Amino acid sequence: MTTENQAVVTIKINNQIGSISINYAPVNALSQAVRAGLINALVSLEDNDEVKVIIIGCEGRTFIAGADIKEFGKPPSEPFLPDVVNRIEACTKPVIASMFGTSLGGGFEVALACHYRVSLNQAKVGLPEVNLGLIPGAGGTQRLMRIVGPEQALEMITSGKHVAASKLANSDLFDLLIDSDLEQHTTAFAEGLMAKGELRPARVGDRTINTSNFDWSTAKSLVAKKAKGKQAPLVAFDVLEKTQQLSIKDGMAYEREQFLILRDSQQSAALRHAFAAEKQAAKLSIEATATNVEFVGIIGGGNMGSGIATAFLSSGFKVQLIEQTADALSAGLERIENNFMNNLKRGRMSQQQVDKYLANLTGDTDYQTLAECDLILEAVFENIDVKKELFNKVEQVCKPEAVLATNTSYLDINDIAKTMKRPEQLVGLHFFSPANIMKLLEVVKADQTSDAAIATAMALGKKLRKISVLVGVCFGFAGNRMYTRYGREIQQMLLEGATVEQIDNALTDWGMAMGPLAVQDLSGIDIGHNARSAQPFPEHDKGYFRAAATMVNAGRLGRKTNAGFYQYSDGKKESAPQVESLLREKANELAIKQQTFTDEMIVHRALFALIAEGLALLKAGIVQRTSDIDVIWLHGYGFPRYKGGPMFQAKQMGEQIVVGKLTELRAEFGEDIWPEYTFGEL
Ligand code: 3H9
Repeated sequence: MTTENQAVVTIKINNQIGSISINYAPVNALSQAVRAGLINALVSLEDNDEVKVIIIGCEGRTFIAGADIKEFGKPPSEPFLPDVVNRIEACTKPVIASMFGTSLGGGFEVALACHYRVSLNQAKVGLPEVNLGLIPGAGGTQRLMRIVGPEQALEMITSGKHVAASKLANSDLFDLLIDSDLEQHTTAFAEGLMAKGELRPARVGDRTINTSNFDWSTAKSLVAKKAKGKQAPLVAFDVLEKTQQLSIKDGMAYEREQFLILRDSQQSAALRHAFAAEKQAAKLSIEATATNVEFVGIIGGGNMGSGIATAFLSSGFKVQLIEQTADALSAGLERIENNFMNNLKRGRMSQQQVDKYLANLTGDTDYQTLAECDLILEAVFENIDVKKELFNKVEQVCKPEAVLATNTSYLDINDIAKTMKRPEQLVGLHFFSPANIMKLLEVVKADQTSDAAIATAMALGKKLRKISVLVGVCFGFAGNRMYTRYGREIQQMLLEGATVEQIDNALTDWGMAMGPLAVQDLSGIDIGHNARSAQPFPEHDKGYFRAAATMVNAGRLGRKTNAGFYQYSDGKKESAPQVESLLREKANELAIKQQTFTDEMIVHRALFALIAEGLALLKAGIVQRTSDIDVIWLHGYGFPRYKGGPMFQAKQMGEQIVVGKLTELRAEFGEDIWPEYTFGEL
């Protein structure tokens, strides 16, 4: 047995089998050192007469999970990945990929260039480059199309989905799929090749592509429909279509050209930022140990409480639901069951999973039944006195170490904490509706919240498969405070002369998931209006949600009254000409200067309102870092991921443009609406 040590790639020779092992934590990404190590290892095994078959495998948690994303912003350094994969394919000895975990992107491309693939059934493979605004850049489009055909290759490449190896069992992708003991099975497979004398490698690149029955034009419209503003899936389609008849060499050359164009694109920069920002958001500057949470008490079984309960149950927690009356309790339990039935109907869960999760659900009207809970969360209606009283009752029955959480969206958690015996145990867990679907979770740190409670809440978020972001206390926390500012600007533009459709269309065309006025109609215009009406409307701010007030006063509450900013017949949204007259009347009464809006003006005003409020949040220290704001907007408010988030947009525009525009808006609308913030906050 020979052993050669390199920094991240090692080789071992045993019974004529040469094994290459990559060990580059956390996910064996293809850094320059890994690429160089891989080539050196391969060449040395190829040159070694003792070796008949070569295996490429990995240490740690996964086979190679892709190119090293951290290198994307830097000038490329040799050896380039396409050369590495071509060198593997050109090897004169059979090379076997030994796959587990997630073989993604460049990692999957390495496996596709190998002559054989042995994999665990539960392993996942995929070409997720489109999620980073890219296409595969090392032969992935060419080799996958040669192995699984254009239809499946197109689906995998344009969706970027990770697919379980077992689901691809019917294709030619794997030569052996097993449930366990990967190393032993791969070795046995290699021994089998030697025993049969199959030592002349068959190369995927030599295969031709059978596209005779494939309808490219139907496929193109499907890809375009799903792309929703993203460039990369369309480029992927173009590459597959244009290279179907080309040699692997020419196909890879075209693939590489398009990959490099995308790598330098704004969309890819934004999507890579989003990926990095999500990883950052999970990181805390404090050092504290999370307490173990298994049993969760949820008080309030309305839409929010039942959604939160569903989220906890679906992640394997035990849940005790508390309601005030037996009727309310059974309604709450039913809502949770319905959520699970819905998951079953949509194929998101099996009957077995539903039964398993629902077996962990109990309910009561007695707070005493919360005594054993590790975490108790309230999701009752937004009234501070009700919440204060509730936590007083909870503190009388709960374990002293239980973490207590409020799901308030706007209320002052410091104020709630004031009346508590153990304020350090109180944390905000602001879920977004529907809580069992939406990814975002704002973890709110109040003044006295302990580090351990925060660590526990952030760890819980991870277990719930949420994207958790730590924020501080202020009205609306980070997300809803910015959303209020955004909403206010939309309202002002309505009174200045922009029409309802113009605003919604401009913003959805720009990439927002929904138009802000259609959203208001959906959630009910009266809800926000009633909350705002608890205080007098600010005198100085003529635009302040007065369009919404006008709708409510005219009885137009949104979809529920079939009339809001739009009108609805048979559930279909139509424009409402009378809204235009109501708004012009109101604008007249308030003496608001009228102007003609372009789509660009609308998008700019909305975006700059977000940027200004984001700068305010940073100045006030409400978020840990700038990119956290982007994560919140990407996951809670339908901001287009391929635009990176409002603060990423600000950075892309640069200081001169941002400061210039904010100064212009301040001059036009006054300092109260557009206060001065420095770009340095970013
Ligand atoms: C590509 O391959 C292009 C090629 O076609 C052509 C090139 C020429 N690089 O998500 P996690 C880090 S494009 C560097 O928390 P999980 C991540 O930042 C690439 N680092 O774990 C984190 O670090 P930290 C195609 C990476 O178990 C840590 O690993 N590949 C990379 O929930 C753990 O990550 C992809 O797009 C990377 N490629 O999920 C794969 N990937 O601890 C993207 C991860 O310091 N990655 N890290 O915060 C994923 O989908 C998930 O991370 C994965 C693990 C499923 C691998």
